[in-house]
Amino acid sequence: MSKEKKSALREKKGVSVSEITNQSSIKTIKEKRRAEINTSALVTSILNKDITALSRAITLVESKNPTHLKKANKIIKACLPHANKSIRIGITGVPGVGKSTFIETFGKHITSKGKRIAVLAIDPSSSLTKGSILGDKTRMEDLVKDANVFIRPSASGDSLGGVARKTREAIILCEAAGFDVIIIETVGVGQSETTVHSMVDFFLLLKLAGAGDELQGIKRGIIEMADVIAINKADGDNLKRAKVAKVEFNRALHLYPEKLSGWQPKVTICSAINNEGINSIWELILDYVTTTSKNNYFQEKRHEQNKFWLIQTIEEQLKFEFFNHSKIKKELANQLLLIETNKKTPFAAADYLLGLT
Ligand SMILES: Nc1nc2c(ncn2[C@@H]2O[C@H](COP(=O)(O)OP(=O)(O)OP(=O)(O)O)[C@@H](O)[C@H]2O)c(=O)[nH]1
Ligand SMILES: [Mg+2]
Repeated sequence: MSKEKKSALREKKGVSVSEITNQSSIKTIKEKRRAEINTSALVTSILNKDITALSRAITLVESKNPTHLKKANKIIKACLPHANKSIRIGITGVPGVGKSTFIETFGKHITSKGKRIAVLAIDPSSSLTKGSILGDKTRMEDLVKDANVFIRPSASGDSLGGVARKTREAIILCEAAGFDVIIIETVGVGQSETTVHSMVDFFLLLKLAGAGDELQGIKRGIIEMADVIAINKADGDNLKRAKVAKVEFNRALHLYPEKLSGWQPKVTICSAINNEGINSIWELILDYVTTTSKNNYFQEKRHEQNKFWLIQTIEEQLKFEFFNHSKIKKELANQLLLIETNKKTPFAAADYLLGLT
C-alpha cells in the first residue's frame, strides 16, 4: 500500500477529501499550531535552561506578528524577576579585527571555568552584511557545539532602535535561562557601538596595531566608551607592533577625563588565535565588576540604562504609530510636495501633520 493510501484521512470510503489534504494547507495549520505556544510552559522551560525554549521565546520577541508580540511580552514579564544576574559585555571592533575568533577563544575559556555564555549580535547594516553573523556561527564551530553556549544571530529590523529593543529583551531571556555572561557583539557601523554601550556593563574594544597615525583615525567616542582596549593579533611579526600600540593607547587614554565608574580603562594585547592574553582580559572584567559593584556604579548604570530604554521605547513606539497612522500615510506625501515647491515651511507642515492624529 502506498504511503498516501495509509493516511487516516483516506481510510474510510465516503469521507470527502477536503482541502485539508492540500499540502500547503497542512503546513499552514501545523505552523499555526506551533505558533500557539503555551507561554507559561515556555517560561518554565526557559528557567530550566532549555535552549530550544529560549530560542523560541527570542523568535517571538523578534516577530512582527501582534499575537506573537503579546506572548513575548508575557514571557518577558515572567522572566524579568529571574534576570539581571549576568555580566553583560559589549564587544566591538572593525571588520577583520578578530571578533569572532576572540569570542570563540574567550567563550571556551570562560565555559572552562564553569560559566554559561550567550552571544548576541547587533548588526545595523543588515542589508549590507546580511548573514555575516550567521556566517560567524559556522566560524565559531567549537563554541556552537558547547552545551553551555548559546549563539544567536542578530535580529533583523527596520531601525537600529527596533533591533536594539529586541536585543535588550533577548538579554533578559538569556539571563532567565541562567547564562552568566552575555556578549553583545557589534561591527562598528553607525551608531551601533553607542547602542551596545547603552545595554552592557562592560565595553571591550578590539583593535589592531596599525600605522603610527592609528590614534587619529579612530572614532574618539568609541575610545571614551571602552573599559578595556585589547590589541588583537599580537602574535608573530605583529607582536612588536602590538606592544608599541599598547604604549600609545595607554598614553592616549590618560588624556581622557576620569570615568564616573572610578575605573581607569586598561590597554592589553592578545592573540585570539593562539589563546594568549585571553585570561588577563577575563580577569580585568572581573576586576571591573568588583570595583564598580563596590562603589555602586554597576547597579546605578543598569538603572540609568533602564530609564534610558524606557524613554527610547516610548519614542520608538510613538514614531511608529504616527507614521503608520492612516491619515499621516495619506497626507505626508502631499506635505512633502508642498515643501519642495516652497509652498509651505517644514514647521508648518509638521504642525499640520501632528494636528491630524
Ligand atoms: N594572526 C592572527 N590572526 C587572527 C587573530 N584573530 C583573528 N585572526 C584572523 O583574522 C581574520 C578575521 O577574523 P574574524 O574573527 O573573522 O574577524 P571579525 O572581527 O569577526 O570579522 P567580521 O565578522 O568580518 O567583522 C581571520 O582570518 C582570523 O583567522 C589573531 O589573534 N592572530
Ligand atoms: Mg565576525
